[in-house]
Amino acid sequence: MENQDSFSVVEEGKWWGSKQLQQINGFWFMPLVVPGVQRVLAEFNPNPNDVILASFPKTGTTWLKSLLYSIIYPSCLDSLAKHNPHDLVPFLEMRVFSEGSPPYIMPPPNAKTNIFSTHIPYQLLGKTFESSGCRVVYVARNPKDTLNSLWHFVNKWKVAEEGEWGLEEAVEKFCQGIVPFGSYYDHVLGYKMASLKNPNKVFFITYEDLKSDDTKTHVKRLAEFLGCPFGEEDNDKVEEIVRSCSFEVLSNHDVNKSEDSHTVGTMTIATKALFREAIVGDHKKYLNDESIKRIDALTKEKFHNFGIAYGV
Ligand code: PAP
Repeated sequence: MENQDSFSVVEEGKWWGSKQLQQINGFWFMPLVVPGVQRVLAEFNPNPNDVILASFPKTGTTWLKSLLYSIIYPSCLDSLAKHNPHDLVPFLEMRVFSEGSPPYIMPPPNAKTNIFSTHIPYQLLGKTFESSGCRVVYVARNPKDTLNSLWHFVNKWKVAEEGEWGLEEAVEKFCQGIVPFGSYYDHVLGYKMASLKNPNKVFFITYEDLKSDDTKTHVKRLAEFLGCPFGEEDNDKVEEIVRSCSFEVLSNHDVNKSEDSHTVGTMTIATKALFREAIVGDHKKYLNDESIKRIDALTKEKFHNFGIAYGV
């Protein structure tokens, strides 16, 4: 297990107006999340059976939480209609190891597998995963849609006295890597390299693949990786899972339409803000040509040669 001292805050930087982020081992975190991150790095000791969903913010975490939950606990599919996926699959750093955060739903009785999620980069948490043998699922999303989704989200949780997070400022900070849990590129690459090195333990999937016409095939691959494969006769079950976790169905449950606050540490936002458009390519409505060219060039530079589709 890592020593907490090797994960201390070394630098501060501004990302949105005067709002600060703090840097740990090259990655940026919101100050309110730092204690939780440090506790996860010092104390988290997963069981080999555990499954960890890892992601950069706004890349499909909520969707994957619902999918993992329904694949691993198939008899609890109706829980998705009663609880927000973030209450069923808690964040390690913002829930499980965050003091004062609200309780979450425990796994079903007799469950052999716990499911947790995290936005912490592999570069920081990889040793914990490797020493435990747990399985990790990573979801990645096109950088332009990720930034676009983050920009919309941040502007929804601004407190009244904060100015808007301007889109130009957001593009600048995203490209510099100074965004929560950033840089995006290092985050994706950390998990991508781990999945190439150890495909039986780290499963890398993209939001765009899942959104394709072939969602069922990807869900079946995911289930196989998780050790609960579907047989030929299970086609209806797979279809039911895909339907129950779809944006259309999930976002229409009362629990997910709520104006009530969803709390992450001391940060709160209406639960319904977790569901917006869910469209691949939505960034085209907001980003100008110059920003698109800038992000594309950076993406090519960072992802070229690593087998990540966004780099071409
Ligand atoms: P988080 O980091 O706050 O947990 P996350 O769930 O990773 O956010 O990403 C939110 C995005 O996933 C939103 O995308 P958008 O802003 O481009 O619309 C949200 O709409 C989308 N999303 C949420 N649930 C689903 C779902 N069931 N299927 C597809 N996309 C979804």
